[in-house]
Amino acid sequence: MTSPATIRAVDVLVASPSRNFVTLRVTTDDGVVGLGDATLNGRELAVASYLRDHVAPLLIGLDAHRIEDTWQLLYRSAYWRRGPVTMSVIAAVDMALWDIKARLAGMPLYQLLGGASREGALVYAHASGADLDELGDSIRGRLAEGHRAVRLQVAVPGMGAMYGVGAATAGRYAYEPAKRAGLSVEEGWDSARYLRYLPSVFEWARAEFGAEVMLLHDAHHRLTPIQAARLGRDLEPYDLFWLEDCTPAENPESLRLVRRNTVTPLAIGEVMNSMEDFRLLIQEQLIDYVRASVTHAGGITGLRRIFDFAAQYQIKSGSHGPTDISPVGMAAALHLDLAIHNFGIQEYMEHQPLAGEVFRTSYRFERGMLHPGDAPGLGVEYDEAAAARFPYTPAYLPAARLVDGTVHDW
Ligand code: GCO
Ligand code: MG
Repeated sequence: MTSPATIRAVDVLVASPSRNFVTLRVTTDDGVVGLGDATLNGRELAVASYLRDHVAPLLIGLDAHRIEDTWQLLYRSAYWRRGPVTMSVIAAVDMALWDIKARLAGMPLYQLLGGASREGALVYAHASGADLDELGDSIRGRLAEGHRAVRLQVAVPGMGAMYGVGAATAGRYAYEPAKRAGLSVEEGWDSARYLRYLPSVFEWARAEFGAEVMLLHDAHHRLTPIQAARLGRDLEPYDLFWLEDCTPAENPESLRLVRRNTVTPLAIGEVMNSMEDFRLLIQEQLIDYVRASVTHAGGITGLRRIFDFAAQYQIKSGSHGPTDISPVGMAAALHLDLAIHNFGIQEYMEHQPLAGEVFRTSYRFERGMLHPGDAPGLGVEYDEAAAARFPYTPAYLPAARLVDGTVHDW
């Protein structure tokens, strides 16, 4: 019988090394520390308060080994279920408890999840540009680093700043979606222009980079179902790995129309956080990849349940991994990626070097894949003294408006 690992302290750490991260630290009586990521981009303090004010008192004195029981307790006893704030809170606790259990076992977490099912997790990198020349440099930079899968985002001629397009300095993608302070910056949007232009970008990319490289694209929830169907069809000749968030998918039934009209693979779900959000999409096989993250979908325990359900329908994982998932969340994703059978791909938008001053990670990149490393637990250490140099900085995601000023999906 395993001796209990009684939870003695629960700390919520908020720091902004290049961008805001909320980290949960759970400490046991014996001084074993577990970390969890609770970063909800643009709404960070809502999660921090939920954890600090409402959850921390419940955790003190519990046995850290009882992960499933704690998950269910936080899910059911709150009465108010699901949603990004609640599920990010549960996620952070879940990750921290898995970290503790694996550290106590002296094993990297993936061993406790069933062991490695592959050598590493195939990742996709981001490439972007203000025009095709810049985009080309950005793609070449990523391929030179060893990436085999690249997401392409490019400015549409005639439109100003838009999602996913940032300064591509020396081929490196430096897009941070949130300005560092102040209120939301507004960006313009015109679906008709985008739909006319985008297929030519992929035609160019295939001619320039050949058939082998895996190409992805994120439509970032901006299209109606009929527009999404048309885009999927127009992109078919260019063999995308996936088209992401083609519609907001809040009405999952609308994906039936998209599906009937295109065989371009579809990935959805970075803003979703529960099994209920995915049920219809999975049961009717309306998507090919589940885009949820460990950080926002109830941790390892919550996301694994969704992935296992998806596996019954030959739907694969495609975990969300932008820089607003902290290195702790990224590490947790990689342990799960390595262990599950229906792994598809992992997003990898490298953190800025400053983040590395606060989070020391053991994951490593090789031949287009990430491996979580073999340090016990998640393999991440948090440097609180370094974090003190980077106080929380309010930051908002942009807002999008159509040419006539109507607010649109960002
Ligand atoms: C992606 C996402 C991100 C989100 C961001 C919002 O596919 O990586 O769309 O870029 O916009 O995570 O916080
Ligand atoms: Mg996305």
